[in-house]
Amino acid sequence: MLLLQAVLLLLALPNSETVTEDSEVLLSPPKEGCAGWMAGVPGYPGHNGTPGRDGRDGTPGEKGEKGEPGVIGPKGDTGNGAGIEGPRGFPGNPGRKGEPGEGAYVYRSAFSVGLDARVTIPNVPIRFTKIFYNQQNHYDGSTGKFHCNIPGLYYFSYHITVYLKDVKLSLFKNDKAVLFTYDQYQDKNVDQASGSVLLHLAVGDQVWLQVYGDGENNGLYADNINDSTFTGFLLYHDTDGSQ
Ligand SMILES: [Ca+2]
Repeated sequence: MLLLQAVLLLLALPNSETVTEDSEVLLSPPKEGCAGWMAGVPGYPGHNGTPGRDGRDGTPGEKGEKGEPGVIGPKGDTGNGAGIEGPRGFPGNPGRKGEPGEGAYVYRSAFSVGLDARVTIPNVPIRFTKIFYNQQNHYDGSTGKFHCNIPGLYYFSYHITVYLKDVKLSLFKNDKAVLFTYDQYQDKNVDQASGSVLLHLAVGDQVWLQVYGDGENNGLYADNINDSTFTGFLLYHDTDGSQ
C-alpha cells in the first residue's frame, strides 16, 4: 500500500526529474542558495565513441616540375623492306655552258701523191711529184718527206708499179726504216709492190719512202698508164698527250 502511494506521487509531479537506479546525473544546484544542499561525487568519463565516416576528397594540388629524362631504351628491330618511294623532286638548275670546242679542221692532215717518172737514185727519199691531194702541205714535194704537224696515229700506204728491175722499198720514220717490201721483177711483165702501216707520230717526225740495197733494185715505174703512189693521213689525233 505504501508503494502504490509513492508511484502515484511520482505521476502527480511531472516536472520532477526521473532518477534511475544507476544514474550518475548530477542535480543542478538550485539557482538560489538552498540551505543544506551538497554537491555529489563527479562521475567517471564516458566510453570513446565509434570512428566517424571518411571525410570528402581534397582539391587537386598544383602540377609538379618536369622529371629527369629516362635511360635510352634498346635498339629496335630492323624494318621490313624499303619504304614507299617518295614523290618526284623538282628539276635541277641548268648546268654551266661548256667551253667552245676546237674546230675539226685543226686535226686534218692527209696527202696522196704519185711518181711522174722512174726512180733511178737509190738510198735517198723518193720524190713523188704528182700531187693528188696535199691540202695542208704537210707533204713536201721538194724532198719527198711527210712532216708531222699533229701528234697522233697515222696510216701510210704505197702501191708501186715494178718494171724492168726488182724493187726493194723501205718506209722510213725519221732515220729508221720501219717497213720493207721486196718484189722480184719477171721479164716481159709488170709487177706491183705494196705496203701499209700505222704509225704514231709526234710533231716534227718525218716519213718517206726510199729504195734500199744497191742500184739494181730501183725498178719503180710510172707512165701515163701506170702509177706508183704514196698516201698518208691522220687516223686520229692525241687527246691527252699520251701515245
Ligand atoms: Ca714479182
